Amino acid sequence: MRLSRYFIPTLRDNPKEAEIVSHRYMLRAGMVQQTSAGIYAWLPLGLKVMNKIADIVREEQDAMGANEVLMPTIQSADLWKESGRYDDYGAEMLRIQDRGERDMLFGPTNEEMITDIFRTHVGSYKQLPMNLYHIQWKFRDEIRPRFGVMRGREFLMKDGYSFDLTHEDAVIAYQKIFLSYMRTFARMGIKAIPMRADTGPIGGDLSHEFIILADTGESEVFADKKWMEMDTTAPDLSYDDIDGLSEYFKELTNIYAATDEMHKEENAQGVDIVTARGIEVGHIFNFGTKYSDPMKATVQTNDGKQIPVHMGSYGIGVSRLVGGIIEASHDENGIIWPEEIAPFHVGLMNLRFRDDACTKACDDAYAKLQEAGVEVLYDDRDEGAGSKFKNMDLIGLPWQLAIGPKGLEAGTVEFKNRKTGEKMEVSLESALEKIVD
Ligand code: P5A
Repeated sequence: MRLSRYFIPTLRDNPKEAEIVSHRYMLRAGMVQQTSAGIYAWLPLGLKVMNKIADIVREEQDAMGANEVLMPTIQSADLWKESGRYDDYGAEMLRIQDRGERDMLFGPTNEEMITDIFRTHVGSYKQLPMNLYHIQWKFRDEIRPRFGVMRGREFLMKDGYSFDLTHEDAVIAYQKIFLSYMRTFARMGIKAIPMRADTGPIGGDLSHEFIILADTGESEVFADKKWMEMDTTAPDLSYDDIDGLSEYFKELTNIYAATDEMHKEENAQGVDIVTARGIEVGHIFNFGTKYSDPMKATVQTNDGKQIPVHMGSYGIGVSRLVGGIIEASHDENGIIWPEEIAPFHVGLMNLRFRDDACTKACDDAYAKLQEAGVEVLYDDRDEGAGSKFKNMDLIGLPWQLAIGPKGLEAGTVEFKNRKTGEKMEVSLESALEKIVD
């Protein structure tokens, strides 16, 4: 992509309204624009990152055997009256009426709707286990939307729902999700720590939050010091290996971590605890028959009985992750994207636009990178070198390739790793080779 053709409205100065670094950098890098309190338009660069995050989430959900669906954002209040949550949910729910004065709402979550879809189509234990998910916009009328996309009112969530015959089977589903979440977050280049958590308005008795550590995190966390040094890459384990799944789950949920002091006193005696702040990027719940019971979502067992299906729900904050990852990965000059979700892999800079030889070398490099399938953002504008370097650091692509007339004379280009800051003077050919590798 040529920067001259890319809609990326960067800002030179820090926007006043942004209290935390991710919000500042997202506005300055032209990734989003606020349209009302807690509601954002996603501009090309921000959307590209969010789509990459959603792709990883989708791939890992599919690998675990979940089926993707897409439910609407607007829901009928009737379903929520059946479950009892229409009254319970309170002011966070955006309630609307259609022209026939029917009560509708903009979905804050989809437990009721998925339970309705399930009961409409599934009636036998033979169709279980089942796991359905979608990636869809949610609305929660938060009292204090803040921190940009991290606590928005409209936000993108992956929400998945599992259906099982027994509590034991539902626990297996929960442990599969647990493993898939560890894989999902590791693939994004971040360390997410699972923590025992409260269930709030979703309900149930078994729940974990997945937290990334960052000074600006909204939740206070209490975690065993071990987590700090630990590599959280998930083991190479099959989703069919039930014993392995449960062992992995137990192993990780022993290492103590929780989001409230109460759990600390109960379970953390003798553990070396670190207090930190974190951002909740995922939250999973097992709530048994909380929805299937009142909504009569039953299945027939193999001896002919009708029993309510056991359920769980599993969320990932897809739009929140864009900000969360910046909180976890940046420096004073800008964003440092992990490779896997970087909007482009390389930033190519023409340091002297008015020098024909230089521009030709840049155009050639751009063509070669594109041919090799490398995602490249090419700063081909008639701007000074200093401002190009600054801008590229802000945008935070993993690699930078700067081509100027002096280097070209000596047969070299400057190749920089954004994360380490390491710079190399190498030939254009060897830089291209390294990138393509
Ligand atoms: C689980 C899936 C649920 O809603 N029902 C369906 C369950 N859980 S949750 O914890 O309330 O939300 C799941 C994840 O969504 C993100 N999130 C938000 N992101 C941005 N702005 C918000 N206001 C917001 N609220 C929740 C979080 O990442 C959370 O873990």
